[in-house]
Amino acid sequence: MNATIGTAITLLTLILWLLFAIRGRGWSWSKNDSTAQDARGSTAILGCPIPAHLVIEHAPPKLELLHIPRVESRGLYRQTQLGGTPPNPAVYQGEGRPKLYVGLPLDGVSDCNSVIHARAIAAGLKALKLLGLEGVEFPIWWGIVEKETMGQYNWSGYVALAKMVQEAGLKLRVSLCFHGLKEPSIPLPEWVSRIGELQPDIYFTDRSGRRYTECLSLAVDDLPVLNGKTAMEVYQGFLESFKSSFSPFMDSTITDIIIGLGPNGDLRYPSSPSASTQDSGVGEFQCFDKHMLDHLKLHAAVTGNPNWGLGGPHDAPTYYQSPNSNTFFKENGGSWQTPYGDFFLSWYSNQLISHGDRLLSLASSIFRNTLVTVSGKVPLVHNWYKVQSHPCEMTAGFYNSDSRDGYNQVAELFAKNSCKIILPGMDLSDKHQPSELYSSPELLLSQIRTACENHGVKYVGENLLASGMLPLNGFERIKHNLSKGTAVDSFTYQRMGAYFFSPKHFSSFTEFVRSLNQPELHHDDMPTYEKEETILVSKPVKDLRMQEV
Ligand SMILES: *[C@@H]1O[C@H](CO)[C@@H](O)[C@H](O)[C@H]1NC(C)=O
Ligand SMILES: *[C@@H]1O[C@H](CO)[C@@H](O)[C@H](O)[C@H]1NC(C)=O
Ligand SMILES: CC(=O)N[C@H]1CO[C@H](CO)[C@@H](O)[C@@H]1O
Repeated sequence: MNATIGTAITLLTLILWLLFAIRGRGWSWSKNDSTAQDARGSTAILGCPIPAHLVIEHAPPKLELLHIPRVESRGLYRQTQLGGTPPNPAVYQGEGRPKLYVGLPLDGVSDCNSVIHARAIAAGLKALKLLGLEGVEFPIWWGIVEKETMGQYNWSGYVALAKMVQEAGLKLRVSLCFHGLKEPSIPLPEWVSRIGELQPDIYFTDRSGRRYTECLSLAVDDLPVLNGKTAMEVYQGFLESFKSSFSPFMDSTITDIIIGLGPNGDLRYPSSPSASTQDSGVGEFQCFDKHMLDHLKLHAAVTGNPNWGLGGPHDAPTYYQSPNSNTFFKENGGSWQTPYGDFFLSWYSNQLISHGDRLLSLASSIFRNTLVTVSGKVPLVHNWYKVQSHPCEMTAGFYNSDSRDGYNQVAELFAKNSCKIILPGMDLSDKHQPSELYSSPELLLSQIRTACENHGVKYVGENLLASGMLPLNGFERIKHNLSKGTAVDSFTYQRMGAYFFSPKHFSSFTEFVRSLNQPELHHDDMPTYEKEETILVSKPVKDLRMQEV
């Protein structure tokens, strides 16, 4: 029996993988401008760029029936049957058995609102449902929905995607992204970029005047710099329009809404030029746009130290430098330990907390009369964690050091707004970090976890490394870390793409899912096969030939 299941799953995997890898040829088609350009030419009549490899004309591939038995653990099954009443989810899930989600591709919807790889995604959703997953996550981009004109939203692509998730019987966690991305290229709305060209101070700015153009500076939250509206008013319009456009999915399919809080969606300053964990430096403070400086000046005057408001620290290292290369973050007696250091770091981190509070309380009030949970992402800034000043965290906006807990305030912010924390990095371990970075993802994760427990905040774990880069025992590590503590709510595995369904990866993912559902597998708890499921999958062979034309 087991062998049959194995064969069926392998077959399905292979087909899905072919659908993604061959038809889709990865997800980052926008990377290749010339391809996109060609496609734009050939589909000009639609006014919509479509990747060249998807433009190929072909007849619908033959559909073929594939029977897959649904796997159910007898142990779990019994629990649901014997209770009489529906099981209490907390008990049913049990400790160490968090609900599992998988992220859909970042560019699942094109910038002209059509679902890319629709057939592959539909087949993928069915496979996830069969595996027994709770649901999926996908990002909705500000730059796609409110692309051309302020206040004009087009949700059609995302509504279509939500429908597919609903039809697959999965839950949906939606990330509302108020930031842009370089890879794949997803910019901010065009009308925002046009304003930014004239008023670059709407962006975060570093000491040497470099602008970070992938999200708005938190200093414009309450300034009417966007065609007479404040950033908060614009975010509010977006959230309200989202709520009404997705009302058919609210509470049934959509269970969570993740609010983008900054660069890469994270609650942080863009202190490091890339999100890469390979960056060896401490990063830089981002408080040099006009509006942040105005605020700093006012704050310094009000607190009786006008001289401290003339600019940010002048003795902080630059992006790629180490903490001791200048005096601000120095061990034993750096400026960070002086009254000025405390003044600046308190102000800088409070700005970030206030920004998070504005957005999370706005979202909580908008979604108050629904059952969805609002959450936000807190990054795991783990480099240089083991030096006294925790410089990377400080430039990112967390006033955390060996003598001050900066994450209590963060957990308090989420507790106050009844929000969950999205916490990436469950796949990391100290021993895989370069020793010269004094990094400790494990200690930082455990510090944040403790803060969550102290404030009764639940968190949703994520992996930080892309699925293709997960080390061999990555899944074991995730499983182990999910079983720790009481604050874990669920886990979102990032993310579906060409690699996800490769036979090698998908089979270890399947193992991971099974092992999570069956922490201790006893003899009479071996899986039984209760139901037969039928799944429609396109036969890939035809497509293969199409590619050669
Ligand atoms: C983009 O695609 C074209 C056509 O497939 C290819 O010739 C070119 O080398 C690609 N460019 C890059 C940068 O990958
Ligand atoms: C939204 O985008 C879709 C797909 O491009 C298009 O068909 C539709 O007309 C657009 N809706 C509005 C209201 O512009
Ligand atoms: C970040 C973190 O705590 N990672 C831990 C996850 O669990 C493994 C054990 O399997 C540890 O080695 C990691 O350090």
